[in-house]
Amino acid sequence: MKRHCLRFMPTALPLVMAITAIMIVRPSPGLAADPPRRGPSSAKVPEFAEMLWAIVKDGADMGPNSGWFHPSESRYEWSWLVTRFDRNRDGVVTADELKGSARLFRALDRDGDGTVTAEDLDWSPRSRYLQGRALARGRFAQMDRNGNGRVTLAEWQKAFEQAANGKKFLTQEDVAALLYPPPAAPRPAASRGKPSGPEGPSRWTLLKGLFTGEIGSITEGPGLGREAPPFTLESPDKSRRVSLADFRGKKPVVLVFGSFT
Ligand SMILES: [Ca+2]
Ligand SMILES: [Ca+2]
Repeated sequence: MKRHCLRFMPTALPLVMAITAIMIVRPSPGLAADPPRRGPSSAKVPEFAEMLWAIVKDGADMGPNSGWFHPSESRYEWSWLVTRFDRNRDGVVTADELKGSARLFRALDRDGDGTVTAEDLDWSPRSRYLQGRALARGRFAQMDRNGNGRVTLAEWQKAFEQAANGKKFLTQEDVAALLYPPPAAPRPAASRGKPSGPEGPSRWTLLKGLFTGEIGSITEGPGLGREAPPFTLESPDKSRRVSLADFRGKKPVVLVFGSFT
């Protein structure tokens, strides 16, 4: 069945895109009560349609927040916290107002400025804190030449020498260029969607992965606050089978899904 679908796919692509367009403009009555999705796409569209469109439009060039890759959803966001704990209504939550352990407060005060604010709980790509951390990760990866997760004095000196470009000192411009290198030139339009390197799959490879479930299930999962569907899975050593129903109503269950390589 899957092979049949894949052979059919190239000629059926216009039809699939037309169906996708209909799915995008038609509201989904079964999901009307879902909480609003965060991110640039506030309208609720089927995840499958989002992913199909992202593959067709950007191919392997899709980035964070493209397709069905959205920030995670939580019922315990800033609005939940500030409504309950900001007693003096000044828009920030202090340690006194939180009345929790110092360890808990430090965990919530992500930027360490002594108060918990909306920025501390913002995990979207708009977060200045996350943007700064991403920048630091990039610079660190450049300096950590052997990729062992540590920047040695020799690696630090190498970065200095490259930034100084023959000088014995760094200017303000050198430091700025070191921290904020110019963005890479955009790929030519003709090459978009084609492999960008050994790990850049083509559009057709991505479409094949979409329709065969290799890059994620085309069946949308339950939204925030919805009940998890029943399932039974084998344990990793295949010695037993585990059903969610065995735990329902008896104890809290944490389901963790992800791609582990
Ligand atoms: Ca306050
Ligand atoms: Ca803070």
